[in-house]
This record gives sequence, structure tokens and C-alpha cells, in this order.
Amino acid sequence: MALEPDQLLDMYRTMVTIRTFDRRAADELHAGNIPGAVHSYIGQEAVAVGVCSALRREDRITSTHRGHGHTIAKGADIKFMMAELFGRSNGYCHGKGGSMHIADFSVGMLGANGIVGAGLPLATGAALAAKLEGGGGVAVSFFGDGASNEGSFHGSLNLASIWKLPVLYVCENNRWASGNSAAATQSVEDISVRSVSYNMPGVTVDGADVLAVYEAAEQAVRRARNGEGPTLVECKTYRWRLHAEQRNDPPDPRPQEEIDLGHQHDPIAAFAGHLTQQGVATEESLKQIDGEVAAAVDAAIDFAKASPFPKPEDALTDVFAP
Ligand SMILES: Cc1ncc(C[n+]2csc(CCOP(=O)(O)OP(=O)(O)O)c2C)c(N)n1
Repeated sequence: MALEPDQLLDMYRTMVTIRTFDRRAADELHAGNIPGAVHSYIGQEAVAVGVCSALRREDRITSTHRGHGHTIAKGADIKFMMAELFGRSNGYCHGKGGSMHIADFSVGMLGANGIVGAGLPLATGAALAAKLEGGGGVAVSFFGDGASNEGSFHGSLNLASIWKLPVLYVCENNRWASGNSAAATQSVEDISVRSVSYNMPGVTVDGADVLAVYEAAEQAVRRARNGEGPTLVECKTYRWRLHAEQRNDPPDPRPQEEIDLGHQHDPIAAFAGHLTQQGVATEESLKQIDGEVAAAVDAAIDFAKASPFPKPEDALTDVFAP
């Protein structure tokens, strides 16, 4: 489906929002204002935005420990996200979940998840729910290359295939699972070939090309809505920063030449070039969007800083396990 200029500019704005949000979150963490760790999505923006642009608001997604990009692309409010990162009571989890537990059911974001591979069965269940509801809804599981070596990946794809569930399995292959390279830990070069074992289509796309990701997702969503079952979409991408931002950052185990090459495939610069070449935007109009996004992220940080911490007496509210 051809995208209108407004949709293309929205996609650009969302990609810049993700990058700016994560850059500023890392700065705030290193300034001592955000507790715990933050897993930056910078470099991978085209995946979340390409896929979520092919979804409806009521479609559901599950995410990972690296979840800010998916959450923003699905339409969550960055003020409440930032407040959650700062551990404040106005945050999505009232300040008790932090970066890795943000959910917003109102936009179909079922949750980030600190357990690698745990989002796959959740999205499979959401797809079963969508099928039983009968409204043509679909579910998406975002996960990393590391997660594709977990049992939860294989069990989920098998079940979704047997039951022809309306689900997209979107693997963000950034070639590293924390400090472990895919070359050392993965039995195949392209994760999409694993779809063959589960009798579903598998495609590999350039995860730095937001329109290529959109096209692959759009086709898979169409299949899913038509009752034709699941698809595995592998997006080759690269994470620009360390596995996680922490107070005391460990050294990056990746070779410097590889990091430099990864930075050359900048999904935002490539999309900006496309938009100006096609006459959808000018450099000035994109700069204006960049400025508006920076102001919105500033406002989210101000909101977070002005928000109260949770009260000690609320420690056990919203706790579901005994
Ligand atoms: C079940 C489980 N095993 C190990 C970990 C520790 N861990 C956290 S993130 C991570 C790497 C995950 O790699 P990948 O799935 O490729 O995602 P990426 O970090 O590259 O986005 C690991 C091993 C965990 N959180 N959960």
C-alpha cells in the first residue's frame, strides 16, 4: 500500500523521537538521575517504525528488554515513559517497573520484558485471542537474534503454524546477544530460514530501510488478517551503543571496524535522504521536526523530574504475585 506524505513524515518523526528519547535517557542515566540500566534502541529505529506503521492501534505487540522503540512506535506517551524510567509515580508502572516493564494496553503495547524470549509466547497468545475475537486483529512479537536460540521461539512458531494464528515474528538481528556474537552462537546466518521448520514464510529485509521493513510487515499483516497464518520477518540491523547503559559501562566487546560500519548504515539519515529526494520534505522542514521532537523530549524529562516518587506505603499495590 502506498504511503501518503503525511504518513511518511509521521514515520520520520517517530524515528527521530525514538533516537532522541534514548539518547537523552542515556544522558540522564549517566548523570545519576535514572536508576538501573537502559537498553538503547538507537540504530534499530527503522524496525519498530516500519512494522508498527503497518498496524492498527488495536493490534497488539510484545517487546523485549530493548523496548523503548517499540513502545514509542506503537503510540505510547513519552512523558509517562520517561517518568517510569525516572522511577516516578506518574510513570506507566507508577515508578515500580522501570525501563524494562513499560506497557500501555490502550495502544496495544502488551509490555517490554526482561526475560529474553518471553515475548514470543505472549504474542502467540495475543494472536490466539485476536483469532477468537474475530475482528481481524493481529499480534507482533519483536525479539532479538539471541532470543531465536531459545525454546520459547521454537515452541511459539510451531503452535502458531499449526493453529494458523495471525502473528508476525519480527526478529531484530543485530548480530550480538549481549557479549555473544551471532557467529559464535547461532547455527544459521539468516534467522529467516528457521521458518522452514515451522511451515511458514520467512523473509530477510534490510532493517535500516524503514520502507523495506514496512513493505515486508504490510504483506505479513495482510496474510495474517486473511487467516493465512504467521510469518517470520528478519530485519538485519545494528545496535549503535553498548548492550546496556549502566553507571559503570563495561568495554564494548565488538570490533571497532564493525561498529564503524554499523554507524554508516544510519536508518534516519537514509530515510531523510529519501524524503528530500522525493520532494516529500526539505532539509529545513526535517530540521523543524527534529526541533519539535527535541522540545517534546525536554518536556517529558521536565515532567519526569517534577513527578513525585512512589510512596513507601504503596510498595505492595499493583503486585499480583503473593
Ligand atoms: C532467559 C534469559 N537469559 C539471559 C538473559 C540475560 N540477557 C539479557 S539481554 C541478553 C541478550 C539478548 O540478545 P538478543 O535477544 O539478541 O537481543 P538484543 O540485546 O540484541 O536486543 C541476555 C543474554 C535474560 N535476561 N533472560
